[in-house]
Amino acid sequence: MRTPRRVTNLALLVVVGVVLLSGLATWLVAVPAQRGVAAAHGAAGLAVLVLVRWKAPVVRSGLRRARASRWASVLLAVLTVLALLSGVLHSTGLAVWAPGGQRTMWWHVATGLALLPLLVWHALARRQPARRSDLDRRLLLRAGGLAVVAGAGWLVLEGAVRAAGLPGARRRATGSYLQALPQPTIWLADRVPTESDLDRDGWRVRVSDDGGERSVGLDDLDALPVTRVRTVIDCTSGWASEQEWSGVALTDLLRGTDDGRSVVVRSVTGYSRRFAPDELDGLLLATSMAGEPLLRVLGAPVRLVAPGRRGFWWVKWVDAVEVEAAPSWWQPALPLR
Ligand code: HEM
Ligand SMILES: Nc1nc2c(c(=O)[nH]1)N[C@H]1C(S)=C(S)[C@@H](COP(=O)(O)O)O[C@H]1N2
Ligand SMILES: [Mo]
Repeated sequence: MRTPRRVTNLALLVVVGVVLLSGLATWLVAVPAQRGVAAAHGAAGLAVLVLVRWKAPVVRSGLRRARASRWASVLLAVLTVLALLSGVLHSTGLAVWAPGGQRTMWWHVATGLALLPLLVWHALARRQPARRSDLDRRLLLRAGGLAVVAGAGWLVLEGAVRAAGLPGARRRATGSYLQALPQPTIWLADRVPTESDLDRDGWRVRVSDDGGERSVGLDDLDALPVTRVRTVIDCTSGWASEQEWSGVALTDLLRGTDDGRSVVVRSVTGYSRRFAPDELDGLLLATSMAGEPLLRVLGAPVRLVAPGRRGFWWVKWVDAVEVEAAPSWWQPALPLR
């Protein structure tokens, strides 16, 4: 039984959609759910590979037509191959670093996201609507078969990584690799403040809560109870590091949050993250790591430590903590700077 080409094309579109959504989901779901999401993502990624065999004839006949726009489709294919390759290189640990000094995971995400606009264009420009008759029992069997083969492929790959003792066997549920020290990391286009921008001695944190508004200096922070926490920072770019941080618990700093529906932690750079009042337990305004004052690149003089949350929640160079009326979901799911 031949698979109609339009069915192959549609299957590939759906599968790549699942791959992109599950990839993003690994950044958004809470840490306990990571394992399952990352596994689903890996399996869906391998399903793309399986579909190549059916897509190949479609590609060949497409390339025989000398459309100028075929180069955009070729670029889409190249980016997809690079995303697949970098995903497998990262997850197996065969190459955690890529040429050029970036992590393989960085290239994985970069190629994965870059292909999205091309994919949307490709699907619209080469649209081939499915027919009602395509939606039959055979389609269900094929979809089930693909899921089984992809799942089995993922299990075999994971098993091989473990059996061969590849570094990938030691990665965390998020896919990240533990390393001795955190890596200074900027989310997108934020900037590390210069030493003179920081003015450590004159550093103030603007605090606004049920007790009104006040300005808290570093010695005021020192006067509050010290909290120490040993926890892991896990960046979406594929590294993680376990450290002991110490500083002041947000709940020890704030005098009530009943006047608002969220608490914003802001950086002097403009970067910020918003939390629900019932999520404040465990959040720490840290002033030191591993017994030493924070380094500038790692958020000195004050940075947020957010155990169990991905690195992008760990706001560096904190200069304000404010209870606000806006609900906690009133922010982009991922920072925009
Ligand atoms: C079409 C685009 C993409 C393809 C084909 C793809 C494919 C893959 C593959 C094959 C793996 C290895 C799976 C494994 O063996 O566990 C992987 C890992 C991973 N991908 Fe993607 N991916 C894509 C886009 C993305 C995007 C956009 C993100 C994030 C926004 C992402 C995040 C991840 C993460 C975190 C891992 C590591 C999971 C682990 O180590 O268990 N991927 N990807
Ligand atoms: N102000 C600010 N805080 C930030 C970032 C940023 O770009 N600007 N990057 C975040 C990201 S993505 C991570 S992983 C951690 C990295 O912390 P580190 O530089 O101490 O390793 O800081 C977070 N806090
Ligand atoms: Mo990060």
